[in-house]
Amino acid sequence: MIADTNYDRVIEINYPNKDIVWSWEPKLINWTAVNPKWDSAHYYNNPLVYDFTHVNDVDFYQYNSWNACLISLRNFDLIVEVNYTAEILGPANNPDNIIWWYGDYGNESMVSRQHNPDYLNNGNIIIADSLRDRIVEINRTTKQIVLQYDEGLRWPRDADEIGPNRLLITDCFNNRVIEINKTSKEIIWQFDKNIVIPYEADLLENVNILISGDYAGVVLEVNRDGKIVWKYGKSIIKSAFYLNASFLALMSVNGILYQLSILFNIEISKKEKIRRIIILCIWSIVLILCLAIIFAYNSALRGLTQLSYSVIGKEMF
Ligand SMILES: [Ca+2]
Ligand SMILES: [Ca+2]
Ligand SMILES: [Ca+2]
Repeated sequence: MIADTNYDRVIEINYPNKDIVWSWEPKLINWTAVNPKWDSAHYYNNPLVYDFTHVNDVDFYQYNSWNACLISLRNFDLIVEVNYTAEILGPANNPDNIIWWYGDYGNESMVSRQHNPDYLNNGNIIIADSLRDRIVEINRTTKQIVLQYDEGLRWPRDADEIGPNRLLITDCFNNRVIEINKTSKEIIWQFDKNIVIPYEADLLENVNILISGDYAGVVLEVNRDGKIVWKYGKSIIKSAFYLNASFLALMSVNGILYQLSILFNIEISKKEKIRRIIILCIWSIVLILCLAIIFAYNSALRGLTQLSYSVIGKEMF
């Protein structure tokens, strides 16, 4: 099961033949049927915008007689629980199959641009409420916040319950992963070296922590003494070069096309023409350099993407 962010959908694919066997698409749902307050003018019912849902997490859960998917729609400021069993039996994308939800677009009293909600063993839901720099635990029945942790966090994107009373938090913009005691809120472990804007962290069976690096281009396995025991990916610097080169390549193509449009379409003086040609040459050199960097570092980054999926995939199952 995959949170397919760029296509604004959740898909289930067959293994190993990769056929899509189920697709859940928020743009096909009549959200007014979920909550009458969300009328036809509401954001949820108007999908023709870029990055409409930014769906960023799906967790599968087995109740006694039915199965559920907990889905995070980041740009909706909304988390929904979908009755997967009913979806498979009847027509998909049925609003009646959204049996629980938390959040409301733009309503700051709940969650804003959240990440990675998880079911907890006590029946509650824990959420990284990223824009509000906090972790919240919600009672699923009453929707009341039963725990809030917001001490110094900046854009947290993951909070895993990793033992009795212990939370592992990926505190992205502070470039660190911390473990806290839920009751005392004391930090009992911290790793803040060699990571830039981490995306998520998982406890491994050997009690080490696996940290997925997002933009940093590196995945780390760290032990409880804070020592890196395994690393995947090239380096933070190469990834930074790659990503910035990709962005600059697009800008230079745009720059080249713009200069060409002026040279071919407008009557300009000879002096101005020379100036435009020089700018055109500079953009061309930039483009060639960017393409060289993209080509050189591409394979390292592809490997990273696959590993990031496996990190996230492990948690889903
Ligand atoms: Ca999750
Ligand atoms: Ca999590
Ligand atoms: Ca995690």
